[in-house]
Amino acid sequence: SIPEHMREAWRKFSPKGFTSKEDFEAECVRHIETTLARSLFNCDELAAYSGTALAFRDRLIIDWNKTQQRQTFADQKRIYYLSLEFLMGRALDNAMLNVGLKNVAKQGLDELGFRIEDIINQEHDAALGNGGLGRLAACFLDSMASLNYPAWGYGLRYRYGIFKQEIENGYQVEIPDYWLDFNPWEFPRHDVTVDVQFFGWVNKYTDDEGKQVVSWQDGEMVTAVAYDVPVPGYGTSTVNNLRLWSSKASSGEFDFAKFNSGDYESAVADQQRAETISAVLYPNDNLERGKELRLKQQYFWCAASLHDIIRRFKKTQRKWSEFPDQVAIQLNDTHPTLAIVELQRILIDKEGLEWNAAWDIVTKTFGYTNHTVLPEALEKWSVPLIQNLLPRHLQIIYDINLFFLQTVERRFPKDREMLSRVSIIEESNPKMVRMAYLAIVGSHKVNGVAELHSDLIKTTIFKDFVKVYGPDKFTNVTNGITPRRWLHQANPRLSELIASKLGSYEFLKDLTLLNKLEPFVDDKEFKKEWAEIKYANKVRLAQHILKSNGVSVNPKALFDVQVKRIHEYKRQQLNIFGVIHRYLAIKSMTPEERKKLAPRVSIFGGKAAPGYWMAKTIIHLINKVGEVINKDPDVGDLLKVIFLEDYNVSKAEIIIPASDISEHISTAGTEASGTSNMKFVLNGGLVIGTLDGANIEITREIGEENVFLFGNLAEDVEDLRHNHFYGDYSVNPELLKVFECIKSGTFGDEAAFGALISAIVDHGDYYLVSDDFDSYCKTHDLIDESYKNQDKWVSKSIQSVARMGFFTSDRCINEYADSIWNIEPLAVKEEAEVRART
Ligand code: 475
Repeated sequence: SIPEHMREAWRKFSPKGFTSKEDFEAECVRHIETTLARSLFNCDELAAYSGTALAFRDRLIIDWNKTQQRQTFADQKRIYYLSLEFLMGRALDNAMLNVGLKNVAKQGLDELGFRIEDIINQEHDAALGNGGLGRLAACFLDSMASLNYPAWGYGLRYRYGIFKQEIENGYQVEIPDYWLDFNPWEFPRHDVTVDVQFFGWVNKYTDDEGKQVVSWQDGEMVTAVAYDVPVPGYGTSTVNNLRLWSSKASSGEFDFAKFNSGDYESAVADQQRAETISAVLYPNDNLERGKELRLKQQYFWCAASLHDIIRRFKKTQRKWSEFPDQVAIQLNDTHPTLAIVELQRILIDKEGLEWNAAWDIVTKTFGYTNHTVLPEALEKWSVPLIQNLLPRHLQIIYDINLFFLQTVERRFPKDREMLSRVSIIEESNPKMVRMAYLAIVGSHKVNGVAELHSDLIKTTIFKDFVKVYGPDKFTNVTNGITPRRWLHQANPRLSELIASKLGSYEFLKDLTLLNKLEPFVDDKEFKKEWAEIKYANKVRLAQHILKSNGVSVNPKALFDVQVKRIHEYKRQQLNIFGVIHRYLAIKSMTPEERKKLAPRVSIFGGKAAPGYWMAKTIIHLINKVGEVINKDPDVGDLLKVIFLEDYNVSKAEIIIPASDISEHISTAGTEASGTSNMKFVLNGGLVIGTLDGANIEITREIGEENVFLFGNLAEDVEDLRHNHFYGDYSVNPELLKVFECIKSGTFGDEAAFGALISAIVDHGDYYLVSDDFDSYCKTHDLIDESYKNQDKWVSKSIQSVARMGFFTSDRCINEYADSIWNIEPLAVKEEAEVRART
């Protein structure tokens, strides 16, 4: 570092960061004219966005630097959040709001000739995730920074994020999402690299001093390069780091022998193979397919991240036994489970620790979060695959399993069944490594993401582990969402109205303060403003629908929204069958009866995994039903069906504030938590839902009178399924009428939808669509009735928002910090404290 006597000059010239409109404009114009080499004669909105983003990036990086210094000096425990997905969405609006300079930027841009909304809309979403799991990681980063926790995220810098969805003739088409063309939010760190090894073989020998040496050698090297993304907290100067790894051929590895012998092409091919590792996000949500490249991604990212963490730890010159006092690592699902094995490998093979001492460190360091009980989503890797790619790790996995099974045997002598049930190795052909079991054995805490889910994992998929370890290893941390993005940013007018009643924006840091809205539940003036904001949000969505779908919808109609990944367990098919049922009812009504009906717009959005044929069929049906209904003159405004293309974070920010009712209708016991349910309610929408995931806790918090619940309970699902095959079971007659309508060709090519019908009629209706159909439809009738009484509806809406304080991700992160990570926030000096928050 710089000698003491020269530091004065550094301090004098180190940038302070703009706070005034003029300084912002100066920074913005400087970036446009120099960084981008443009001028006022050719500055379009994209260039203005770029200039603005770069000005804010500089602004963030000043605080980022200070935060990193502060955290290094403070020398306290850090949390490392390992996630293969971070679904960040756009960064600019969030950065402006979190540093409290949106108004400054707005006025500045105005003077430079641009509208801030247009500039914000230039940004491409950072879409490095599929759905719930990835967006949760993004909300957690926001909370960890806002609460001043010393925290790092570690992920992969995919060249292609989740695909862009287009709808052609009603079918989903996938377009690659090449998003890195211009990304002002990342800092390449070409000096921060890690070499990661694959393949090779394990050499075990005794050295000259008689010591056992294990060496993994002759592998193939790939280099990980760090790209850092600043994560600003709200109303604090803490800016944390998200470090994403990009793969490239190891410099030592570019095969000069091949190159010199004229085999240039094959040398280049090696190069490309290395780059392939971080090329693309696997587009599956709640599904694992066991692809070799995916395993490579996992190890590449785990190895690079652990190396980085250890490098940082070693600078403190502490003993290894203190590692868990400095480092907590949270595994976002089982995807980073190899980090457990990698740490054990480094400690025993490289650092020379004894197995038990090392294992003690490992298990104290890791925590594992489970996000799903669906069997098809539980990761398993074939033993031969791991053997080939990571031979030393496979040995260690076998050793971990051996020691684990020995302890199980001591506790449950002679229970062979128990041993084979809990074994990390599944004795199938080929043998498989059960990653969830490995994650449990290698962690000190395992948590589910909502109460029901955390109970279910203890009584179903992990029940034997509860017997082995006792119940205390298993815990619940109910998910949450960041109110900064999902209220303040997405719904600025509602946030402002709330602030005007509560006296400040403090509720964005302490969401329980929303309960101070309760006195306004029947306040006439307040209700009017509340309703006006919802209406304005609906008008905005209606404009978006007109532009994207060419369909004009009435913003006075009830907006009924289901946006999430398309999956049979989430039951978009139940929704669209319900829509058809409603359509048939309208068709059979007299004009007088039609007049009494509340107009509706059914809005769908969500991507299907490219290989998930059933999910794609559901999308197809929704679009075909829309085509017919939307132009049926008998129906008019009474019913419109819209499929919104390419649902993503920035579209969610438009859709969620505009909903009257949203649908969270998974088969009970299948949706681990759900988080969009929380977003909708926080924006004053009511929900229809099953007793599943966080719906249950939302109901408990906001009151049963404010939720439209329907359907069978989780505890009855298994018996019902059994009954479908072995009982006297018949499909709901109203649902059969819907099927008749589809089969008669009303929505075109009836054969295309046959599989959706036969899944229910012929193949056991695994997701209980028929069982729940009657109560689903009746509940929608109830919604129609309730919506007619707007006065009462608005009161419900306000009361629900007032009671949503629990669902902030700040609460959630504090729970992890206390009960799993054992870390403290790092106080930030006053210098930081909050500028005018706008
Ligand atoms: C749950 N993704 C939501 C959310 O906790 C929950 C799994 C395997 C491979 C690829 N992706 C996955 C998930 O399991 C996932 O997104 N789970 C979701 O996590 C956050 O709110 O109920 O389905």
